[in-house]
Amino acid sequence: EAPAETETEAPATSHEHTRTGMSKASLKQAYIDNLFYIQGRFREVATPHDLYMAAAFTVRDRMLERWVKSAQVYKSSRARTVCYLSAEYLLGPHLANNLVNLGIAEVAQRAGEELDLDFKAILEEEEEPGLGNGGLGRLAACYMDSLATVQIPAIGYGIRYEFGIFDQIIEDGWQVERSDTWLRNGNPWEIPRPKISFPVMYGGHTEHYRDQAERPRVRWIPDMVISGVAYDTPVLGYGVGNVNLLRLWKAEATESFDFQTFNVGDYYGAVHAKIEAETISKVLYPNDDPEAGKELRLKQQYFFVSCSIQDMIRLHLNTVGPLETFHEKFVAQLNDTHPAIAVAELMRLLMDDHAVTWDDAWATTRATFCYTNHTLLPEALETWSVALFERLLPRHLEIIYEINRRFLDEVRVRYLGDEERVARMSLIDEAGGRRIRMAHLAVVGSRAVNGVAALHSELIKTTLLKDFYEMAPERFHNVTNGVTPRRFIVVSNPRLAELITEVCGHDRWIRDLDSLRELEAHADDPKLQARWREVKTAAKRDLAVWLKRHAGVLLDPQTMMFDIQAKRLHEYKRQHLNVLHIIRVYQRLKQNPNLGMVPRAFIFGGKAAPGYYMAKLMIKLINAVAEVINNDPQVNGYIRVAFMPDFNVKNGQRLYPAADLSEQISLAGKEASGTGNMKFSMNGALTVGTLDGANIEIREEVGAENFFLFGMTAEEVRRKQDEGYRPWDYYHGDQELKSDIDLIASGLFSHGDTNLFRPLTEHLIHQDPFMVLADYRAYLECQDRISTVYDRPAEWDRMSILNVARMGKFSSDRSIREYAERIWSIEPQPLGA
Ligand code: CR1
Repeated sequence: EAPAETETEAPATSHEHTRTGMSKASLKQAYIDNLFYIQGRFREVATPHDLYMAAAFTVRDRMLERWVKSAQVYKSSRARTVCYLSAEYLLGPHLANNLVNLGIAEVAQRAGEELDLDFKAILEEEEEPGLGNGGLGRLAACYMDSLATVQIPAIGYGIRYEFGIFDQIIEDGWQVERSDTWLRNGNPWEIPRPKISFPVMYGGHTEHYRDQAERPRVRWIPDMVISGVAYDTPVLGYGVGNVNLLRLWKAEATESFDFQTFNVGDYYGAVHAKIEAETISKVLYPNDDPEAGKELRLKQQYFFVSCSIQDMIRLHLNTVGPLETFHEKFVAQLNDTHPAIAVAELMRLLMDDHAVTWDDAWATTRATFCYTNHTLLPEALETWSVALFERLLPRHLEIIYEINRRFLDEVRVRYLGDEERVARMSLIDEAGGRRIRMAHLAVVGSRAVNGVAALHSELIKTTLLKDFYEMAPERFHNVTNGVTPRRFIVVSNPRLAELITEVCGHDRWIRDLDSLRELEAHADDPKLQARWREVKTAAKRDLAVWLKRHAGVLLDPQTMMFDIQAKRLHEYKRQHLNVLHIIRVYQRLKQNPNLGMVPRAFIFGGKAAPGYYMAKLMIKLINAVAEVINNDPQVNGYIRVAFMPDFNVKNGQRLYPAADLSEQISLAGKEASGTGNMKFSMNGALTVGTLDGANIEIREEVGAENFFLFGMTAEEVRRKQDEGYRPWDYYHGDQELKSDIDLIASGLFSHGDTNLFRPLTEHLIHQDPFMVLADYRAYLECQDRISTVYDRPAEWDRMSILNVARMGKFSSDRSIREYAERIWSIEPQPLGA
């Protein structure tokens, strides 16, 4: 029997009963119990991992009752529910975040101290679920946090990849990928639900028949059936009782399928079928953009979409009832086109399984889905070959054809005789091999379409989806991205959080980020500025210690400006523009060793898609430049270069607090939004950036005078491209630029090898699709201004304080409220903590 604790005695229906009390004493007792009863360990023999698991279970226990209660209230109130469909969730470590959201971070730390535990080491022990590539997956995770915090009933649906994004190590300056084995030691945050499982079919053919009521019907005879099993992770809001559900699907062989094979004695066949089924949720594709034609990826997409839609239908039939009201119970947000097949899947299930007519099914489908576009880059726009679809999803192909036939008839009636427009808008791209345009399917099947920052949403309307916008302008929206201040300030930067709370006199800002405005009044206060700087320096010191250990680079947090670019490696993000600036500073210092300059640490982090050669070469270049500079005693007191290996959520949390300068230097018109830009600025970094994505809105909010702007506008970029951009002219027209590129080509950074970086330098000089050379001069001039301001601490600190004070808009709570009001028409369901 559990020991009675007088201080927490309460009825067993409350959170405060003996097992899940929030007091320090309860936490200590629960921790020891969990260590013993779950891990089977005494303190004396417990491994660091045992110690972590006991902490995780202690925290999870405290979320479960809130979870059950939320489910009950949502069910009985028949609350409208958002289903977020996303192939990626880049969650980051759970433990620290859940402690904060439960409001027990401090008491837990004290309990840990009294148990003589190394609290930091326990937090470090957690292996993060890296079930995403970058911004898109992390956005989904921020939105899950905010949905719960603003108390919107929600289910996040996705894939429980056995291997998430690869771990990156750096060998000889090159990226090497290691498989991520996050599940190796078990995952205490998930609860398997073997009873919640659905069949998913592939291949085969369809049969058209008439049912008993003589209605024309279709049945799909697949040649492969697997099942998807639910794994649930609770997502608790900050300071509220609402717990939402993240339901990830794992692929397994269907039992009956298995047994059938066994019965005929085909043991190997049965095992093979099992392996083939499990392959589907085995690994996350490590690319930002889809690799053309990867059959397994289409299988993955259909797998999680089918399970999710079947689950939604089950929930609806269990709670509300008739399928005519499905779209009143649920709204489903498509996170990019990865889940766009959902449009055809809901149609199929309604018609084939539930005998709904086409017109009714279509009305329900179109009222259910909304689509968020996350990119305009042509290579990232998904299409699938008709042939592949026919082989894998024959029934869906029929449905897509019928959707297209009806849709194009509408277009024809609306725009008489404009067959070019019909071809442009078709769900099928007829040029070359016939391909299905997933973005068109998503648009036609949705009631709302949105971009992720103001400029991006404009560009969607005027370029990518112009024809669709003209036909139905009222369906196009903007919802600018946001990030959660819980993880990205409170958890990552506790010193800053504490200082803000002290200055504001409350911690309400954590869920009302607009109230950071109260800091404005203190921006010129030298006492606050001094403390602000201390907080920044302390974070820089932490990062320096980490980088010394993990990258072997020594940085001086006291004297150096920390200038950081952390994001996926991609040419459009222009890490090479940053490198050209570093080389320029290096050359200046070599020419004039007495040049009084602001010392800088140039820090990079980011993964490259394993098949993206140029991105990997950029990593090698950064490390090659680092090697030369860091070992050159003439300059290394002024500049150093560090590449942080394995940039992920956990490591990001080390970077954001430590940045003085945030590099957001993509070519205007290419970065849909960016979200790292927000995380840096929220932590007091100033931004050097182009007018791209959410940079534009960040600058609007913090004030032009507190933002370092450079470079061409999206409009200027377009004009220059139309005129015919010639990087060659820039190369020859700018002595310094030429000399910087030539220095790379000279072999200085490659031990004399003049071939190593040639693909990069030649590409810049001759193609330069992202106009690095055109923005080079403006970037350098801007960087010089930055150095000048950094030399005036009072001015810099004031700007830094104002950046934080004016970041309210970029809380994902604001984004979610906008989705709720403008797109989902959904009301909060408040539950007390
Ligand atoms: C965009 O490139 C944006 C995130 C989240 C990315 C980035 O600018 O911040 O989405 N797009 O909206 C993407 O991954 C597949 O597309």
